[in-house]
Amino acid sequence: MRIDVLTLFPEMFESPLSHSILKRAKEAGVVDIVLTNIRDFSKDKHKKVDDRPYGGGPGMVMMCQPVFDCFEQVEKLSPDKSRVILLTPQGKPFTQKLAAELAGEKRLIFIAGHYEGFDERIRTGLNAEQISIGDYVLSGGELAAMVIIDAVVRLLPGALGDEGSAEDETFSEVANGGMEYPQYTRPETFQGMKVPDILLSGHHGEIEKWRRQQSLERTRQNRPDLLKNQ
Ligand code: 6GU
Repeated sequence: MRIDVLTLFPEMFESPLSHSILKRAKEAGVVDIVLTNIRDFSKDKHKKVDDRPYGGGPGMVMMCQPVFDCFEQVEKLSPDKSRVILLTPQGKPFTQKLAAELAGEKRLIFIAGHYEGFDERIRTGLNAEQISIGDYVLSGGELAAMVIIDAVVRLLPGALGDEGSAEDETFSEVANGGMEYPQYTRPETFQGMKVPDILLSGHHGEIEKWRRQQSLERTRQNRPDLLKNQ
């Protein structure tokens, strides 16, 4: 997969992309992530990328020109058809299901904005879909882009060392769309807290049953909304 990110702050991506799974996936050739600075495309003499909104109101709006010119150059760096994603709190909610869908694409282009928002013609003119990572407001789309990239890349074949580990987890089909069951590792007792006996019993059927109950109970406690759709 190829991922392009158009941003005013490419440096923000350096640390997340150089650790753990994202780093490994890049090194293994599973994903190629290319950052491009929108400001480099501003034709303004002060490299301006935002302006005041028509009709008045607070804040600044990302201008069309630098984004369109940046997009035009980036798009032609690869022949693959791309899905264009605008990060905004008005977008459709990002979910594990959408992550899996995006993981099936050959190419993604993310456009991260700052300021109060984008000139609407960026969305319409570039045929971009809007995605939000939750019901709260971030000061820019960069952190949201990183969240989405992380969730998508770890689903790509070869990104995780242990191929099974993306299947059992929270929100997956194995977890029945709910929370994952509690996990324990050595030692058996830590500061007086014991690992549940059932996990040491060797009764695989019973262990599976216990895990299903725990999953369900956790989902009921923390995310009852997920059970209503079943
Ligand atoms: Cl994608 N962008 C911004 N600025 N805020 C958000 C968001 C995105 N998703 C949730 N809040």
